[in-house]
Amino acid sequence: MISLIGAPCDAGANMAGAALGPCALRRAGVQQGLQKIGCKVIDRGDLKIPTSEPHVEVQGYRNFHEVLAWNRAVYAAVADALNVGDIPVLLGGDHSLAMGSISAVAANCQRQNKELRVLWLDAHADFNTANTSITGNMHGMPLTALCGQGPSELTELAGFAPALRASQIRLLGVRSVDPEERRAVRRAALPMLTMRHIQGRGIIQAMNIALSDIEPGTHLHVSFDVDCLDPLVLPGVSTPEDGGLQLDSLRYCMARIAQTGCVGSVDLVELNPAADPTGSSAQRAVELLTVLLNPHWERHVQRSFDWAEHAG
Ligand code: 6HN
Ligand code: MN
Ligand code: MN
Ligand code: MN
Repeated sequence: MISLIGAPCDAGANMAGAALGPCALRRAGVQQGLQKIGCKVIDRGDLKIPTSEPHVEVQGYRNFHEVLAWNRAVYAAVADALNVGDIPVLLGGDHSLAMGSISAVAANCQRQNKELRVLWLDAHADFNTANTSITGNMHGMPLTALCGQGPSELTELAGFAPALRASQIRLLGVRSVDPEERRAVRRAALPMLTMRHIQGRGIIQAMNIALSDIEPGTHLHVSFDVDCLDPLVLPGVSTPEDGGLQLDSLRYCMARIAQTGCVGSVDLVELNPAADPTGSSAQRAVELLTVLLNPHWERHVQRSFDWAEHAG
């Protein structure tokens, strides 16, 4: 069973609007779309947080209390879904929420003695701390917190820290890394397939590398920041970066990930309907999610394979 969990939060972002994500994804038919391809889906509705100290900066972390409250709520909801054996799909909301979702996944994997891998599809590396960030926005910081850097309220959501080692992460589609963040990425040896890598090797090779060491039984968490797509394809994001993935390429990535049979949890984040004059972004995001979670991935993969071989 797939558990849809809405988290209308944009406290981690640079502008308002990502909080409209869950509503837009539902209107675009996320539940029906998944049911149509044969998934069982339960929509657990939107999370709420107690209103407490909004817009306070704590040691360089903007809206710290709100982001923390959202992540505690996300942690609990994702943990509940995993406990009953569901595949939680977090409908964001901004990408700071991945601290809560992935901490819950990490705790669950530790209990079940399962290997965990995180595929992070993103235009950005999201590897800032308050010290390296130019903006102070916490959607640019989830991976550092998960790797144990930052305030203990965030790094210890899982009950232990770090929730993740850098070697468990694969970033894909990156093309915007802040100067100090780049140093941190290098220091941590964060595995990253940038757009330059993807353009150089081709998408087939890139996915071969990204998925090379995933063994059967691994729990694969896919953190899908929709700004990994080119803004011409999906304009509805808060931090657009030119030179992103085309629709066919990302469909191929999603089909390859589905083919592992290991997808155990998903974040669908950073959709900002307020930044989308076309209104098509939510539908695109839903369509890609249905490729990722398609129980009949063989057909999709074959079609995408045909495309990828032609595209080189
Ligand atoms: N996202 N590196 C920039 C920052 O403000 O730290 C952008 C982060 C974007 C985060 O899109 O999830
Ligand atoms: Mn607010
Ligand atoms: Mn992101
Ligand atoms: Mn991003």
